[in-house]
Amino acid sequence: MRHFLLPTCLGALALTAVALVPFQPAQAQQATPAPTADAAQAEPFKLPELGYSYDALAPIIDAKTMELHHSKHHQAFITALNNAAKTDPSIANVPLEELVANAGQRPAAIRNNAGGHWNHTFFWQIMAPEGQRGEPSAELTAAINESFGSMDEFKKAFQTTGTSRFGSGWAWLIVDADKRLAVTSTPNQDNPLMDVAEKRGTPVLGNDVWEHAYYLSYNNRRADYLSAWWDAVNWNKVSEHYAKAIAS
Ligand code: MN3
Repeated sequence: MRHFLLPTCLGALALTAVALVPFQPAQAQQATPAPTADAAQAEPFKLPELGYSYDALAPIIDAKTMELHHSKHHQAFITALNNAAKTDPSIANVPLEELVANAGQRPAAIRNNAGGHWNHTFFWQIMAPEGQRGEPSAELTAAINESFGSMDEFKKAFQTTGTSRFGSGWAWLIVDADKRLAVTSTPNQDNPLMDVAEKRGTPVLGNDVWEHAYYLSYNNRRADYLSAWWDAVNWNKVSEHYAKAIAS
């Protein structure tokens, strides 16, 4: 009797040990395959990195607003563009600037979503965390003084333009065809690079005045958001944009 007991106990232990090993599907042990050329082609538009953390601009722009704005709103334009590229694969090989410049000749989905992608990519770069914002260059300051009288007058004009944009859109500082600075505004996700813009030019600075850009912290007070926003501006980048626009 005794010599039967031991193997039985061992057998039970062996069964228990087998039962404790979690089931692993065969494919889980393989390395994730590298994306194929087809997969890359299917999603030619990608969400760019912010370059700073979601809370880096707080309290001027709170972390939750930044997270939703970047990972949901900006991503939505990219998803829609990638979907549009499935219908019309030729857009995958067109530079974003060109999609934007010829927006009026393309379907509304391209105009809106290429505009949204370009505008937000630009927007993230012209803001920076504290300590990395710099000051307007001497050239930009001189041009602002020449066009608006002073930095304060420029800011007032920009805020008024942003506040009076009905519904959703953007306020811009642009270099126009005469290489002069001007403040302008576009509806929806249009921008001054577009053939459909009322006043065309090269954006140097732009602020998103859609409610999603400010509502969590500022509620309906768009004017308060516009006036607080200056403290988040990356003047190093804005000055760089100005120098390039003047040289082009
Ligand atoms: Mn936005």
